[in-house]
Amino acid sequence: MALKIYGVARSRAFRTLWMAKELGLDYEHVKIDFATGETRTAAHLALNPNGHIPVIDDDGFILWESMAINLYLAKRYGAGKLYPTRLEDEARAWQWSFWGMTEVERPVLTALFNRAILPENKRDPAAADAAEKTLAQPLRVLDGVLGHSANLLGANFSVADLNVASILAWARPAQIDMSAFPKAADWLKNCAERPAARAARQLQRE
Ligand SMILES: N[C@@H](CCC(=O)N[C@@H](CS)C(=O)NCC(=O)O)C(=O)O
Repeated sequence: MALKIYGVARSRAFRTLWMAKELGLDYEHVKIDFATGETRTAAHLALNPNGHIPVIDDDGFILWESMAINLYLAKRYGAGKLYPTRLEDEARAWQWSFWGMTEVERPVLTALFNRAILPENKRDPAAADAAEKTLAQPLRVLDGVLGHSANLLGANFSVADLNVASILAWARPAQIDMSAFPKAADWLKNCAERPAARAARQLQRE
């Protein structure tokens, strides 16, 4: 098999698994787990010196960073479908992907850890509430854009939607109240209900 995806589905590798499923790719799933120290072995560090997942090996081409991986896979295997053909739309796919990582990921993860992941006696409810407040600004931006088009680059679902929605997939377990952002909430629900997203979530339960 030409493509290997490293990383358990309950990590950020979920994003890449979702992408692979959208593209209908044949891949080998190497279930490196962040919780067992497997990301820090010499073998894994040789693939990704950061010691993180996801990583892909696409026929010998090694790539890490979830957004970069998804942009690469979409361009290589989904050009004209999940990946836009116009340069301007391609740039907007990068814009949304960088935006998701820089404006959204940190606060949603802070809320998630302090409401769901950390042991109860280690949770900081004030930090979670502050993170949710921080998140309101990017959610307002998202809601505004989605008031004008069904998806981030226009009518069709693209890599931009997948990348941002895969970061915001944590909003629900983080108990983020999306009621003030109805367009963003509907869009997120539509993204999450796509068969490929469901299939990737199923991998989290295996
Ligand atoms: N910015 C990176 C972050 C990757 C990352 O931190 N992954 C976590 C799992 S979700 C990880 O590998 N943690 C294990 C470790 O750092 O040893 C990306 O988006 O790919």
